[in-house]
Amino acid sequence: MKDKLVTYLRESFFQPITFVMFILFIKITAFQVVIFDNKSIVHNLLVEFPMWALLLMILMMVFKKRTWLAIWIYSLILSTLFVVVMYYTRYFSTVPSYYDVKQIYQSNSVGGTVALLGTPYDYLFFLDVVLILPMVWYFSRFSKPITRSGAKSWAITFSCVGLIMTIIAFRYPLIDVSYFAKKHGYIQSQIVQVFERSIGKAFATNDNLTDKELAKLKGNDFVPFTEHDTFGLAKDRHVFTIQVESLQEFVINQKVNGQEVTPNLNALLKESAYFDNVYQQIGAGNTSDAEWLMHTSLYPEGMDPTVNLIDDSEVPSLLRTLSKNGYGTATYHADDITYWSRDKLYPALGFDYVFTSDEIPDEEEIGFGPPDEVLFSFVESQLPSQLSNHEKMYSNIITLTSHTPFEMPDEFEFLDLPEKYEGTYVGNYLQSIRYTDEQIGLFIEQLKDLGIYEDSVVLIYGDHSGLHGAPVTEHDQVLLKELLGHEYNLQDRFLVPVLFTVPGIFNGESSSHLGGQIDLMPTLLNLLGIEHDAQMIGHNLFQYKQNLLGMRYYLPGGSFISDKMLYTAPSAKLPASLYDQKTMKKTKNTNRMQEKIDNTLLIMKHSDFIRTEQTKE
Ligand code: GP9
Ligand code: MN
Repeated sequence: MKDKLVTYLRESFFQPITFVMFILFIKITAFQVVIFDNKSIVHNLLVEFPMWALLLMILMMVFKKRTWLAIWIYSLILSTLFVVVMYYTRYFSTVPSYYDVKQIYQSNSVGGTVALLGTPYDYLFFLDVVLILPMVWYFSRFSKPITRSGAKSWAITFSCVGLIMTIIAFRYPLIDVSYFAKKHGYIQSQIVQVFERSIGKAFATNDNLTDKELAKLKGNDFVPFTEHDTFGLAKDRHVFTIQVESLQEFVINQKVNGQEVTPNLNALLKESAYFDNVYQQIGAGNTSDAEWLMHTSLYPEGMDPTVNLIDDSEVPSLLRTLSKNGYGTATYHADDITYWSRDKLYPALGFDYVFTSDEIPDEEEIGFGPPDEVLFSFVESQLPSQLSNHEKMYSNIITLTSHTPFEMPDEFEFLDLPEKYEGTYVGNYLQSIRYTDEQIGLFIEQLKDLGIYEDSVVLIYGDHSGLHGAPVTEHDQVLLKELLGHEYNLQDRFLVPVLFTVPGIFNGESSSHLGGQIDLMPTLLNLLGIEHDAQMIGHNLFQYKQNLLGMRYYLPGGSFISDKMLYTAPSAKLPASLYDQKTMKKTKNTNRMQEKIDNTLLIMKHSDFIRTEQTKE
């Protein structure tokens, strides 16, 4: 009897395949704990593990003669994948998806920052590859082939459980990829996305929101665009939009060691209308998504850079509307045109002149491009000929120097910072912003020298935060707390400054109307007194007091910002949180919260539908 039991156990369990599966299970569990803080063994066993195990079984069946090699390579790929996902999540606070593979060539977007994201423990994910699997192979090399040691029954079990779990996953809405992946499995989250981005998209429906309905969903009474008080205030002026890399709101009027961080922008405020409560709304396309928001007033796709979804279409953009109204349009960015697929984005938006690293001199470089002073001098050099060809010019200038990791050569460090800032992420950030601020100041002087400043609108705003994710150390947090007088919070992170400098018209007005980057285009067009011929999702910030904003990728899907609340939907690691939008203190006042969530999702879905229609070939 005892012998029979031992034989039975040996034949059923003490097989190499059991060890391989056990090692895989431990690895998947470690992945779940690190990425999703998910410690439930049952959940891992039923939801996450079967699909990964099934993939391995399939590989083993395909490579029948080289089974152990297949197991080893699969483990190596998995270890690499998990470490990449870990790094990605640490920086972007969301898990990557299959289509992010296309962005690998753009990994210098976080460039020198990658080194700041890892710890030596991360490499424990390779322990099975270098040690455990070779050992299991060594001790079992004389037993019968692994594929004939109960592998079939494992394969059948995993197929059944995996299939059931995938069917269950399809029954839930995918609002946030990370949250979905935690609840329904990482592989399942990818399968559902493949489906939604292909077949699902084709059947997308629209609720056809009118401008009036949009205004109502945001809590406003609709007023026709031409009847706003600001309509045409800056009619026929040249326009310079300066999209500043990583510029956050908290640096404006901020002093460090007795020095202003942005003396030039602060001085400019005197001839500007300043909005200090505007949120970034970019998705995975970072800088390029900010360009998209500025020129379409539509939401970015979110999980995928919007540039990846525009194909060869011609979008009814700000540029096309300005062209119809007598403007020449130019864009300047000192990076390679293929970065963020701007070779597709710019024709889709319809600029007359495009200047990138092919035209802008790059003898000198900081980070991944020439310093901003070279960019601004180049703009200045182009203006005279453009102004002789066009009565009015729209110039879109995208700075680059203040990009993570913000390391500046000594001669470009204009701030005298105390010792404790030395070599810190925050210290470097402030130095790089101070540098770009100086270049903006000089550029304004150049506009004055050219005699066009008084006839211009200069719109300055930040593209997205610079200080976020793992590179911000505890010491950086202490420095920020000292600087801001409170813990660095989500609002500090997400607010971008917005200055509409209109000399002779504005004299230092400031407004705390809630806004998003989606509102920049309608606000600008209203000042210029020009109507757009497609629907804009944003609105004129001068006109409307209430707002309702969505943000994808950097906040979990289903999050929203309203005048009173900032709601972060549950994510893979954190539960839902609700803050008072004015004080950023946590609040329990959930009054009309669900309605706001629903309205935000409705507005974003409507925006996506417009984008999909406009970008259909
Ligand atoms: C790339 C530059 C920086 O061309 O605009 O992009 P980011 O990494 O900020 O998205
Ligand atoms: Mn950027």
